[in-house]
Amino acid sequence: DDGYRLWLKFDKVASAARYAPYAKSISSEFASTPILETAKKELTNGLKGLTGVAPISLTQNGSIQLMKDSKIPEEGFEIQVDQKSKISVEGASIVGRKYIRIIASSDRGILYGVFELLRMIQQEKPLANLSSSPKVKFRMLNHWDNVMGTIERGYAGASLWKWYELPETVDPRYTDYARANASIGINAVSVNNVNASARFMTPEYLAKVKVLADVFRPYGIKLFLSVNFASPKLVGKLKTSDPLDPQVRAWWTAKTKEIYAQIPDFGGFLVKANSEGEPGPQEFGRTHADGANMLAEAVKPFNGIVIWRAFVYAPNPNGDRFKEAYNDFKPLDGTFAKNVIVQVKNGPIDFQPREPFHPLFGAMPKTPLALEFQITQEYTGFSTNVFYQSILFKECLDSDTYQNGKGSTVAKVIDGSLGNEQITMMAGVANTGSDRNWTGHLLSQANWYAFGRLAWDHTLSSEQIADEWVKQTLTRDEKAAKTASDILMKSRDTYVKFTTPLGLHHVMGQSIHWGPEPWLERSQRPDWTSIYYHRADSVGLGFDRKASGSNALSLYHPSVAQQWLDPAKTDLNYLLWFHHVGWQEKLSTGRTLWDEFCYRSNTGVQEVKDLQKDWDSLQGKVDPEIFADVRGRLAAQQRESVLWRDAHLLYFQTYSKLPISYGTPARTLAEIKEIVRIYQLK
Ligand code: BDP
Repeated sequence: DDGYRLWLKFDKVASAARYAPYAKSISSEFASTPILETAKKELTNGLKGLTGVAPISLTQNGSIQLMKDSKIPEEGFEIQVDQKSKISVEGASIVGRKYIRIIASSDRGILYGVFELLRMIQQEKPLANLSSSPKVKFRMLNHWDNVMGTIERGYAGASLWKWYELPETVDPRYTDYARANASIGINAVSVNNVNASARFMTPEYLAKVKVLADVFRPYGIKLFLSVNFASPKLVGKLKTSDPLDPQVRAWWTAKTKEIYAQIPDFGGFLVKANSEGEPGPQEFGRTHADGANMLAEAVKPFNGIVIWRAFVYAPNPNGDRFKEAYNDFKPLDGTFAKNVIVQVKNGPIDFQPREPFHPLFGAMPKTPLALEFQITQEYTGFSTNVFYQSILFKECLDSDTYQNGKGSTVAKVIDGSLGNEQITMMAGVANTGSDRNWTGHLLSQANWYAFGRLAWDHTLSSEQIADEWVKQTLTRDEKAAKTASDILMKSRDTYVKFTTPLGLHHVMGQSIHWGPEPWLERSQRPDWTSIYYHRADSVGLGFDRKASGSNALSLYHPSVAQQWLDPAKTDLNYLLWFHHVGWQEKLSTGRTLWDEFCYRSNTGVQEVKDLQKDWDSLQGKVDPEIFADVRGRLAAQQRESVLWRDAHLLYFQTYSKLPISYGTPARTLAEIKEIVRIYQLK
């Protein structure tokens, strides 16, 4: 198995006989639409694969009945399993009487209900009644794919989109991609990098993009484009891109019309502006709201939306990057047009292996906020490390902002239940690429899966999602499945231990973001170095963000800040995010900071060895090709974990001047620095 089929294998299950009576026929109350036809096709193929019985179409009373009920929430569904025939008389006498109803108000709900039913069967679960509807309206993947076919921060090969072949040649893989998304409820996709090429605004590229939109549509997926804010200048040859300039506004209005003429259900624009060198309204003395509202006006007649990213931070040697986005956006709360949503990364810095939640989530009550996660593993081990993102996602979603008192979790901010927003969204930076198994590391498929499942329903647990994914993808052997799920569940903590223990952050290599470079002192910007963040000196380690330091803690509600104010009471996982702690200071574990740092770094390395052993125990229980591939990647992770540990222990020892209490570095600091230097050569 090369992993291509993801969690959608639909091979015949051992207990197929249990489900076969339901697989006889399909009837539907719905008028035919492209999405309904997709649902029927998936149901037919899925049932045929899973049970061995190929359903026929009936006009009514099928053993599976697709039914309409306008009371069911948009995109939601109900599954009703005929209970009577469950008390069953054996075998033949009940054949034909069993039925399942999938009920929805629209064809989309039916599509998601179909995938839910197939999910149950593939896991060989007892068929049960259930109802489900998505918690957020836009469940979106952001691709950081470039015109040249590369992917910014992509670790699974080249882009899926073959721009040079489009629009004439349509790779069937686009359909497989759309299917995988639909199966986990993803209904929106932006196809190009947020560091956007203006070429996407040309007729040539719009014709290519249109083809993708046509492929995605029958799977219920809306297409969005990232736009370069300077497009009026770059493509339209105007003198300016000032959002208040009438010609600029007219240009966007006309361009938007042109897009909708090709893609009538186009979703809208995703914008990274005035960030990391990207153009934006601030160049013209305008605000982010001025920029967003201009685009919002252009897409409004077509019901389009604008997703405006809050990932902005001006280089400020004496400042704290933690506060930059907050300072820019908080004053703009309530000034964005109705069809704008501001997209905020989960944490205030940048997709670190562990971050406190972004303070903006508790600070913009009058603006719909989208939550942006990074599924691709830029800071979490590329495609050589197992890192189950669901744990990180949940940690953020479950964080309490106290915006409207206790219980105002990030999840409730973004699903609109606190503010009744019309537009709600969760976005994930995609981890897919042209690798045969889509995600490079096979276990990273679980991150794509988990993102979709949590965007649909953030109350699901990471354990449940892991169990679902494992049983559909790797094995249904209970013991083996438990081992595989445990590997996922442990993976995040293990990675944090050897890369960023105790709340250390942003200490990775300047260009190799999976490897260590805590000694990085100089870069184009101070806030791209490591020393900016770890602040090691002869006294101790960590960034003081209390009033005595940058005071970033004051951006949170007092009840949130409270938990991180006193170093003695701060969860050790966040300690160095908020405090500069003395090397010899005793922590709650009984060890000093230095010893705890050595201990965690070294434990991380040990734990990778345990993950290797756990995986080895799956030999013969999972497909041999998959087994070998993951085994190799775990071995690479082992090697990398040693490099991280040694780099950290030896480098920070030059400040602590204390003996290394746990772990024996395999190399000198000079040797490690040389390895990292060579890694980063062009
Ligand atoms: C950073 C990445 C950079 C992205 C940026 C972003 O290193 O490649 O362009 O995020 O989110 O993490 O815009």
